[in-house]
Amino acid sequence: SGAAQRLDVTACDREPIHIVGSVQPHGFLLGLDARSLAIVQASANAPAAAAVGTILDAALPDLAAVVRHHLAAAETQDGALYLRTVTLETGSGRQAYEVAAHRVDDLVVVELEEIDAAAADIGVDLLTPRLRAFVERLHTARTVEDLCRFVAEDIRQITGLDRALVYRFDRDWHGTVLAEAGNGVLPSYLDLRFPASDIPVQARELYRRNRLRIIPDAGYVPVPIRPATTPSGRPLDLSQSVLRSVSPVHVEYMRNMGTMASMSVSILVDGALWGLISCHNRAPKRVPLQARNACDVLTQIFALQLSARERGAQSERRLALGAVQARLLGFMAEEDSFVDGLLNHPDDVLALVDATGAAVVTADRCRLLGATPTEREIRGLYRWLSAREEAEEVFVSEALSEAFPAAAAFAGRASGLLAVSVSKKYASYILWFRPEVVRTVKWGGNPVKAVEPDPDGGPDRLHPRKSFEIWKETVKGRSLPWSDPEVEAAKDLRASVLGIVLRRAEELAAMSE
Ligand code: BLA
Repeated sequence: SGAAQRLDVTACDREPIHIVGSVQPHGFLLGLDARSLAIVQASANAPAAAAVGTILDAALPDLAAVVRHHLAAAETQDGALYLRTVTLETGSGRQAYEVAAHRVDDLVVVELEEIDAAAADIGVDLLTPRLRAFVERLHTARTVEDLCRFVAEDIRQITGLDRALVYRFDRDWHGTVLAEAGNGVLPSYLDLRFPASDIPVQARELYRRNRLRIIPDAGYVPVPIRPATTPSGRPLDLSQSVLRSVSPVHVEYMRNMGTMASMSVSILVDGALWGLISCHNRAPKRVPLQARNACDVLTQIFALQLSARERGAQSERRLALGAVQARLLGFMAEEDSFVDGLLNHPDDVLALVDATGAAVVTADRCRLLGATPTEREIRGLYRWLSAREEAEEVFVSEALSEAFPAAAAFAGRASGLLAVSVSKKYASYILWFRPEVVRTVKWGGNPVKAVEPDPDGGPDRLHPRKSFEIWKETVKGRSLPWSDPEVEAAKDLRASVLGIVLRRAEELAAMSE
């Protein structure tokens, strides 16, 4: 039921994923006092030498040198930082590691991931040619779809994972797979939609601040960090950690999807989470830190291109609508009444917001253009609009019958409504309509069953859906959405009308003096 579903989803949203107290076992973590480099916390899989209470210089001198160098160079820097590789004598022999370190309050958190000695020297040599080729390729992209496909292909190549998806969030935080690159091992998810509850709100917020995460083996056993709290008595904040153990609900989700390894990179546009690059492998697989960082840089370059293109398209649209707006302003100024100025130029009125019908409605008159509901239906809509408490200057909806159920009767002609009020006193509106566009949405599994209760009736444990088989939904009663430039054009027209009406009133007053 709806209520049960809401309850479950809030429980998902409340899971404190940044203070889980454990790491994944493909590396180890040390919490160090930033001044003395005393080890104050360690994951249970840390080398025996790195015991809590010892000073890092005594325990692992080569690592201490790296950390001191980092602290001197990046004292004020926030967030996870890739440092370099280090080879340590761990008792069971020499082992090469990639090191990441970041500050959390008075601590330095240092994380080490084992790598092959042969891979220990990969540095800028790997990154630079790749980035150069990628940037060159981006220039050849003609559409946003091209951009998305290119980044998916490159990230799949760098990581060697079976499948890479470009996943975009919509206004309700549901998401759609826009592009995909794969080797055929995993099924295609191209064009599929996934519900917002698959990535709950605190995870999205964390992914905005920390752009990359990896789960090399969904069958892992978490390794506890000991002691459980920092010297200040709080659990260690793992927000910027690269080894953080992830939510058990999500690990179950991955197993249900048939994917034992995943990596995802946040796509940020203007500081907001636009989407993710989500990668999977059927079998467990690791991606070195160096390669993950390359993916992050690549993704941020992609995001800049994306935002430049989206802005370009929007300003082109604004320019085109501005020309229509200027013509309408001229027509309205020429006529005795602004209404005539509009009615005599129906094509421009409709083009201003890309509508198929429009109406100018006052208390006693209703004039129609193009494909509209009937006059009687518009009267009903008019009464509803003028009775609204929050009588705003602009009302925008792409699913009118959700706000005004009587609109279901004329959904075919007007599922989309853009209304501007041109006089509060005399309740007058310009209305624009868009027809219903029936769509079939293909979901990756039934979104109504996205969260399942515990089969044993346990109260705390929630489960993700088991099946990701395509689930088709027919969406009715919706038009194509009104874009920002279109809504702005309608607002601008409103301002022009108010200006003209005001000037006329002043002229009349002057004449009667
Ligand atoms: C995390 N969910 C995630 C992540 C992704 C998804 C990408 C980030 C972790 C990762 O990179 O693997 C979801 N993966 C997807 C989606 C696609 C994909 C949508 O490939 C589509 C192509 N998940 C549930 C339910 C809950 C839930 C019901 O299905 C909650 C009860 C929670 N998902 C959940 C949590 C995280 C998560 C808590 C955060 C994991 C973490 O970082 O600790």
